[in-house]
Amino acid sequence: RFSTATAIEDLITPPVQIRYTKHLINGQFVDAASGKTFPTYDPRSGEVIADVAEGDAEDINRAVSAARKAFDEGPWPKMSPYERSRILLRFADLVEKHSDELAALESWNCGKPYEQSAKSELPLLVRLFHYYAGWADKIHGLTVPADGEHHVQTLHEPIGVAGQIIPWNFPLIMFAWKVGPALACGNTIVLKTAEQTPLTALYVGKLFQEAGLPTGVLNIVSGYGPTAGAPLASHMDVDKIAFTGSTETGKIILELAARSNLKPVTLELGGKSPFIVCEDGDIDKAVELAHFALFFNQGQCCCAGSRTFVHERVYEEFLEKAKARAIRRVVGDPFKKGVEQGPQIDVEQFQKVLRYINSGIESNATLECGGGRLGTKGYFIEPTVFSNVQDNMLIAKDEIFGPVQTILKFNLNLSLRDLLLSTRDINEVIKRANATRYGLAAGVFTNNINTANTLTRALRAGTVWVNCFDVFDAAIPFGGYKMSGIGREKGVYSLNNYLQVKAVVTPLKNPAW
Ligand code: TXE
Repeated sequence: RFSTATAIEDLITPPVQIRYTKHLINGQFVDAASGKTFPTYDPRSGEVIADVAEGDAEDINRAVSAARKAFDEGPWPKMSPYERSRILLRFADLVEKHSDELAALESWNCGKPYEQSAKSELPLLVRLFHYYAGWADKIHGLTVPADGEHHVQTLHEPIGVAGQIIPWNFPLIMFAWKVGPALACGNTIVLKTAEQTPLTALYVGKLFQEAGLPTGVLNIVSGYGPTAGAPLASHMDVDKIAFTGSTETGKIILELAARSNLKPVTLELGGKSPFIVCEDGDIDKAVELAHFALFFNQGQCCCAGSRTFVHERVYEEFLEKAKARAIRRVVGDPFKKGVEQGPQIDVEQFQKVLRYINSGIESNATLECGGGRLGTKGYFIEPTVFSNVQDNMLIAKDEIFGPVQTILKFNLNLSLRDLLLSTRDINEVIKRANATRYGLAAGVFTNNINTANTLTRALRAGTVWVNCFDVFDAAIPFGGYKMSGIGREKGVYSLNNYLQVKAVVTPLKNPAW
């Protein structure tokens, strides 16, 4: 059915060498304390790309003490903010210089189309560091008009050693969302990458050294969650922990933080975001946007528009076109020009997605296209569309994290009375869209300003995209309601995650003045 299937068999050699596989601790690339390594894979084939140092509690201890020393004794938190800003800018320039290699490494380790890495993610990475460089010298407190005879001011100080745990779906972008604000505010860092994708963070760690970041300010440890992530989250000398990943692991992080030293926690977790297609817009555009909202990055986006609600008046036309678009989607080697979709990240995620597809079939949703593996090696999955999806089906409730679009109809079974009340149909879709434990994002497609205003206010989600989706400017805050997380990343809001506020109170000698 898919003409690209055969192309997956002949893999293009990625145009990049692997240079960094050891932990970056205290300015040195070092082996794991245990001497252990673990393999990292090419999701196009399942073959090993490289063996990487495998961190555990001892490596985390070493990295935390380097970060602690760099914070307590080092120049970084006390350095002039302008100097910090310049280091971030120099780093961004180096990323730009090494963009081609970084994009190739990201695609090789992650399976995402090279064009996506090179043309959108690397430029965004540079932009994020320019943005945070801009903040470094604009962070300041307030003078507070308190009652009484005192002069009161607030100092905004770095929080200390930040622990950061990131996932595998956007390794470099997640690195930037965490590292950018932490460094701009003057913190030091221990970052643990996802076990699937350790390579690009180590590469940019080296670029940070070249940019002049002082020793021990940024430490990067590779390894698994329970053995390297958990010791970081529960470390008594870590002052803050930031995490992006599954809701299940997010709960563990919160618990580890609470049981250790009550370090503040920010969490960016899963989602099941609605994408609502109203009856008044251009259907071809709605189809393309809904397709992008779900299938982008192999469907591996926390904010994926994974419940496509379509108004019944346009449902049939939308469905036919959405199916045709999914069939046209070009799946193949991410290094081949024109490829829109590569493999899923690893065998676990691949099997998880296939299990959900089976569950959809078993629960009597209609499989419109796709539904299976593509090719014979690697983790490629056919773009899949289900129609006739009901709210209580597992595929409409759980985060599938794969190329599976589930289409639901809204404005059903209206009584005459309902029809006379003009907001009836919109209320139905609002209720259904909000009936989820998640609240990360939502998409709305309409030409009606009243519909747009009603939906944007009613949807319980951290981002609502109207007639667009996945717009990720550095200045736009991102984060979840409900079980999609705690706190916001990007934008001015992200700085609060990495700052302490100190109130300083001094008596006024001559209160009359
Ligand atoms: O996530 P985990 P996984 C969702 C998506 C996906 C599912 C499972 O639905 O199918 O989660 O993916 C580290 N203590 N998202 O298993 O386990 C781990 O090493 C400390 C949504 O990959 O949450 C990695 O660095 N750390 C998501 C990170 O947590 C632990 C992106 C994420 O892994 C740990 C990825 C522990 N006990 C998956 N266990 C998003 N929000 O974008 C694991 N980790």
